Parts: sequence; structure tokens; C-alpha cells
Amino acid sequence: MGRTSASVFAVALALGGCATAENAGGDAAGNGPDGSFSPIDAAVATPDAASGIPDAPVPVIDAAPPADVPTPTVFDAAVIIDAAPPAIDAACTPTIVQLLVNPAFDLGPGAPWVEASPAGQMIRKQNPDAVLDADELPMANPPHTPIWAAWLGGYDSFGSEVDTLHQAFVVPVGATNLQITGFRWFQSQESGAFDFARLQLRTSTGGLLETFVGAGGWSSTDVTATWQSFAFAPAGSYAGQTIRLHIEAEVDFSLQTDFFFDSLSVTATVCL
Ligand SMILES: [Ca+2]
Ligand SMILES: [Ca+2]
Repeated sequence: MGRTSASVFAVALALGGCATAENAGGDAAGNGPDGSFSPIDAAVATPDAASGIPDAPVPVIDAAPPADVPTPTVFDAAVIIDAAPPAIDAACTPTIVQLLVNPAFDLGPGAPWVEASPAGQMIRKQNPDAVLDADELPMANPPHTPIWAAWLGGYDSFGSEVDTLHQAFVVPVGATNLQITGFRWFQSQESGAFDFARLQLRTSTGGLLETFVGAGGWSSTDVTATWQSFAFAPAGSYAGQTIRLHIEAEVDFSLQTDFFFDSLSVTATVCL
């Protein structure tokens, strides 16, 4: 057996044992020893002139092999791979978007923030002097981001009261990965948990959806020396819904607790 014959044999082996067996003893035209059809075209075995190694064979399968020739399963691998992957989401760029308006309060009070407190205005600006005006923060508590921040609580002269501060926002259809972040600064005259602050998500009409930091929220024991960050991932996605970010402080009749909030953020990932 010469080099060419050996190469043909090797290619035939590579293409499948059944084809080789069919052509054993057959002629150069690819017919079997009994003159029957062979599934392998004779051109497959043409050697490369330079290397003597046959070119990568491209088997040509007869469309209608005789009934006595089994269909060579080696060719069944229909490896026709689409060159172009599916175009699904090709135009989508995942983008993090801010869902609140005036999230750091620095446009001042007013819509879309809604305030309700017996002690008056809660979104207040930095105090430049020793006089505490009705729209100013305590001088010792400058905002996290100038010049406005929210001050809940801070009084004990109305009995047990609840301050509320909320903003309604739309969670876009298809939005994912809702995140709530912000900064808080709490200080208290209390020595126990008697005043409370809660950060919540509520429905557009005020129904409770989720409270963060447990059902009771923060208390007058969660004091900090300065601004401290917080971050929460809501359990619900609320995609396509209008909901509220709701902050409230519940204070009792004695010993003040100040609950300051600033630099809030509610973000979601959307496809743009
Ligand atoms: Ca601010
Ligand atoms: Ca108190």
C-alpha cells in the first residue's frame, strides 16, 4: 500500500468505520466490491500536493443511497452553526436610574416630597448662625449634602406624635435590582428605645409594603456621632408600579430624639 492509498484509508477511517467497510475491495470510483454504491465520494481522498495529506474532506452524501447501504451516522452531526447569534437584547444597555426627584432635598422642600408634622417644616437648610429659624437645621447638625436635609422628631411637646415624609415614584416596567440608600444621623436624650424612625416602601395610597431595619425600624438607641450610610435591597421588585418611599418618626412626650436623613436614593436597573 503506497502513501496515497494509506491516506485514503486513513480518511475513510476518520469518516466512519461503516463507510470503510462498505468500500473494502472496491474500485477507484468508490464502488464496493460487488459494484454497489459507496457513500464516500472519490474526490474526498485527493491528497494535498504539498503535504501529501488530504485536504479536509467535505463528504458528499448521495441524496438517495441504495437501500442496502446504511446511512453513515458519522455525517449526522449537522454542524451548521448560525454565524449570526440571535439579535435578542442586542439594543439593551442595562442602566441604573434614579427614581426619586430631589433625592438629597437640595432643591428645598415641596413636591414631590410631602411632609406632615405637628412641629412644622422638616426639610430644612443649613444653619449659618446661632439662631434656629423654622426652616433651619440645628447648627451642630449640618446636612450631609448642602444645603438641605430632613429633620424628623426633635420635639417632645406634643405628646406622642408621628412625623411623616414621603415621595411617590414610578418603578419602570421591567426594572430590576431596586436599591434604597441614604445617610442618617440620630441623636437622643433617651437612654432606651422610646422614640422610633421607620424607612418603608408603601403603596401609592399609603398601604405598607416593607419596613427596613426590622418591623420596628430604628429607635432612639441607634444613635450615631455623625452621618452614617445605609443601604437596603427591597424584597419586592414593584416593576410597573407607583409606590412611595416613606420615612416616619414616632416620638413620645419626653426626652427628644432627632432623626436626620439626607442624600437619599432609590435606584433600579432598566434596559435602555
Ligand atoms: Ca442634602
Ligand atoms: Ca422621646
